[in-house]
Amino acid sequence: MNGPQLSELPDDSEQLQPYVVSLRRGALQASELSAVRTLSDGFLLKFLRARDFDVDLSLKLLLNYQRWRQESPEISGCLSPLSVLGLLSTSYHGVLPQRDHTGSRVLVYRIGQWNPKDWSAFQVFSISLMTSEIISMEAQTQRRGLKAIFDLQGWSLGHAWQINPSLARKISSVLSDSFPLKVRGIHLVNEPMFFRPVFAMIRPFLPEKIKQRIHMHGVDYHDTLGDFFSSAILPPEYGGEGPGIEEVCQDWTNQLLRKETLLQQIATHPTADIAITAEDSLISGEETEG
Ligand code: VIV
Repeated sequence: MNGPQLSELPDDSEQLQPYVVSLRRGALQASELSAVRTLSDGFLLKFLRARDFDVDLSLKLLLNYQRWRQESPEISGCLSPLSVLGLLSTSYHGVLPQRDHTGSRVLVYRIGQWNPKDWSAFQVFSISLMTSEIISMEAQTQRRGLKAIFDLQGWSLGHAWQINPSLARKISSVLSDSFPLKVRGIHLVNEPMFFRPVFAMIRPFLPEKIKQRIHMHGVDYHDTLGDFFSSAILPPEYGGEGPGIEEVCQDWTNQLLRKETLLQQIATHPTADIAITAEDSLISGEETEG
C-alpha cells in the first residue's frame, strides 16, 4: 500500500501500527525528545498523515515542530482563546463550516479587524496556532489539509511594523515544515501595494511547492476566488452563498472557547505528548471516525 492509501485508513487500523511504532522509536531516540515517556498513537498519526507515511519525513517534521515551539515561547507558550477574546470578537477569524470540494478545511482571516495598537503579532499568530492545533486533530483534515483566505483590506504600516525578519521566518517555517498540516492553498485578497515588502520577507524561505500555492487576487477577487472555491461554501462577503462571515467567525470563536483547557494543556506541555481522546477531537457539526 502506498502512503496516500494508508492515509485513508482509520486511526485504529492494524496496518498503520508498524509506521506508528517506527516513528515512535525514531522520536524517542532523538535527543530532543529523550525525556518524553509517551507519544500517543493519535499524536504520531498527525505527522505520518502530513507526510503520507514516509517515516523519515514524518520524524523530521515532528522534530521541527518541537524545535519551533521551543524557539517560539512568545507564540506557542500561551494558547488561550480567552486571552484574545477581544480580537476574536471583532470577527477577525473563522473556519468555514463546510470543507471545500477536495475535503480541505477553509480558514478565513480578516486583517482589517486586527488593530495593531491593541494586539501584538504574537497574539495574532497564537490564534492561527490554536486553530491549527484544533483542526489537525481531525483525521480528514490530516488527509486533505487546509486552505486559507487572507483578507488584507485595511493592511497598514502599523501592521507592517510588527512583521520583522524573525517573525517572517517563523511564518514561513509553519507554512513549510514545522506544523503537521498540509497547506493546500493561500489566497490573498484586497492586498495593497505596500503589502509586497512584507511578502518579500516571507517568500524566499518558502519551498517552491508552497510558493505555487499562494494566489494574489487583488481587489477584483470576486472574479477569481470562485475558480478555487464553490459559491456554496463561501460567505456572501466573498462572493458566495454560504453563511455570512460574522456568523462563521462567531461560531468558530465559540468552538475555540470550548477548547480553552485543552489548548492550555497543549501549550504548557513541553513535549506535546497529549493523548487525544475521541471526545477532544469532536468538532461539533461533523462526525468523528472510529
Ligand atoms: O499561521 O498552516 C503577514 C497556516 C498559517 C499559520 C499556521 C499554520 C498554517 C496556513 C500563520 C497561516 C497564518 C500556524 C499551521 C502563518 C500566522 C500568521 C500571523 C501573522 C501575525 C499574520 C500577519 C499577516 C500576514 C499575512 C500573510 C501571511 C501569508 C503569506 C501566510
